[in-house]
Amino acid sequence: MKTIQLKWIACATVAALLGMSGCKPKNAASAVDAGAAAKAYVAPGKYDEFYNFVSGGFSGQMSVYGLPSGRLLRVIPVFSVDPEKGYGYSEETKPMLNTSHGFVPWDDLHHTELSQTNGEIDGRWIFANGNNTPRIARVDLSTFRTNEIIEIPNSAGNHSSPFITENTEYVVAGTRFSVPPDNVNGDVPINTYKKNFKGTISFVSVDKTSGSMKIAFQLLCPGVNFDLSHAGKGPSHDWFFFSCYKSEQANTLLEVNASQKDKDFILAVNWKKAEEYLAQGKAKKQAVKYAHNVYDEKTHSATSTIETEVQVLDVKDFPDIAYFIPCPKSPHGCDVDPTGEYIVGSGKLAALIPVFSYAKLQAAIAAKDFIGNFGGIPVVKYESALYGEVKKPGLGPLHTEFDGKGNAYTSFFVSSEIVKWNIKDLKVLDRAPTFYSIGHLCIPGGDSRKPNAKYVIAYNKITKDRYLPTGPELAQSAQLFDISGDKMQLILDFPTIGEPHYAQAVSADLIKTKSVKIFKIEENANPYVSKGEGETKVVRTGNRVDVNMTAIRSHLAPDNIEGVRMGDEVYFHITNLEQDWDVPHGFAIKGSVNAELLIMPGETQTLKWIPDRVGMFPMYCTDFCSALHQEMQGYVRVSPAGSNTPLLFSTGKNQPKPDSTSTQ
Ligand code: RUQ
Ligand code: CUA
Repeated sequence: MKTIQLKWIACATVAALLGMSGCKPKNAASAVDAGAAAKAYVAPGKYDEFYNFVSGGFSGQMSVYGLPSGRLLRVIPVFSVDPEKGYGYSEETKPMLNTSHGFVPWDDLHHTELSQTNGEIDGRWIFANGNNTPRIARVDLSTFRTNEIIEIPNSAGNHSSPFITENTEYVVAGTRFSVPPDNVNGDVPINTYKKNFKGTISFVSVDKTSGSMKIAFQLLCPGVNFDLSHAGKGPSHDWFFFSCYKSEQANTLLEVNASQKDKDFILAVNWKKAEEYLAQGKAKKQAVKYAHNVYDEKTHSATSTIETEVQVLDVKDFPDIAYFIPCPKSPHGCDVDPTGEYIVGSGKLAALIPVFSYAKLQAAIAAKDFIGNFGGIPVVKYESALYGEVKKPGLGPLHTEFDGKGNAYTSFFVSSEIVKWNIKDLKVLDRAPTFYSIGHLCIPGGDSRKPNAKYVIAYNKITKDRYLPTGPELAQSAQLFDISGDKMQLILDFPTIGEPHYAQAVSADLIKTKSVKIFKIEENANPYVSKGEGETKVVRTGNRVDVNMTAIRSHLAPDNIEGVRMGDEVYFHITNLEQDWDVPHGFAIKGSVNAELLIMPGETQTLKWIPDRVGMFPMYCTDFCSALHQEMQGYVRVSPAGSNTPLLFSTGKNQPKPDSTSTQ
């Protein structure tokens, strides 16, 4: 195997490019060693060892890669419409993107989090946060589809989300922007921030069996920005930790005004205590409006319900629910090690990494070792909760993942590297440059109780020279490192979709066997299903025309439709009759302003179409399904409004007639 040597660009150039000072680590010159290619190579036809679920940032999607190959396996639309799958275009999926603001077909997806049982990844669901119009989504890992989306009221910028407790009891949502609560008049001067703006944290419960989400309660907190969070584990099971910045409570020019203080906070929340108060009926009911959207696998369709109430606990009235721990300089990542004893806060502007001790925190709380309060919440003395500090680890620490062998891996944005350090003695063990400016990083199971520490993946913010240029915008870059030895070894770069933020990875064995192959046609409960060609029909109700249609290799039934008139709304309900793995059919009709549909075996999906002119409209299957796929087509005739063209539909019966212009 040939050794690939990377030419290292002069430090000064990179520093200029990245708008920062400071140099890259010296070992960058030999970033890729011999044998790297073999480690990332997965032979054609062979499966990868891990699934990697990567957030798509501003694309609103989640993408699924195989590791170690970096092959893109699937893009899952979550807070996005997707013409490839018809998500957000079919009548059945449109309700998934409904919110209290109406249809919002986009969001900014930052974090993915796999469900856990006893602190270990269980392979059932993966959650995602919508950052802009606050939402949490649940993707079912048997279908790789978004099955549920819940909107979060009293919130704006749902960033510290969707992190979960050890048994997926809760998925949390902490507001990035404090705002006046939804039930008060928000028409107030912006500079009344300190008085009128509040931060909320929502605890969304997840049903053990169905995965169904529900906002169990919200904690009303002082106006700060919640950034990231992680649940406790083992001894700290009952607790959740949230990083927060902007404790200056500034409302303008935050880059200066919210970087004044030497320390911001990590908020430690005892959610078990909050549950007790809730059970005692101490929460206040508050009128709000939020959408709760659920996709049903039996009807193959979604419903959206607007909910109108949440239960709110004001933390200042319940002094034992929450405590602030001072944390240096605008903390970002808030990560709990696999034992549940160590809480790592990463201050974006800090030159050290504080590691807090859960045991010491408890002792400090018991001893009331407080230095005051902030917004009515006790502030624990920094030194009393501190286990120790990692000194001079790098510049701009963001996020930490764990290997389960006593080591932590922290990403450094400014010095563009991953740093491995030991949790017990806080000594730096290794560092590897990333290209360039890493944000999040991920170890399979790296935020669970049981990491599977074969790889660490870097998700970088800046690509620069890593790939062939593609105009002003470059593909985003992820980088795979082998961490099975003492030293990190870079083995692969692979591009990602949108901007990757957090990601999760899990052994493929946990998921691949559960993956659904087909939907059973006899279980299809869509109200417009046709379970065979004999059930197909076209029905007019006023100006609504329902076409119950089937698709099977290689024809649509019916494929000749006449009697549609201008002013009609036509609904094509297409059932894919195939009961064979991996035989989707597609559906499109000329002039349709909607995307096509992709219908999987046994499924029914609906395309709404409003003809805009009189004439002949071809329709066809868009997915190459057989040798005669091109023949899988038909016509819809549209007549003028008020005409009396009879409603006719057929397959096979409507044969060509000889006519006067025929040359035969
Ligand atoms: S963020 S780069 Cu939106 Cu999770 Cu840290
Ligand atoms: Cu069905 Cu092509």
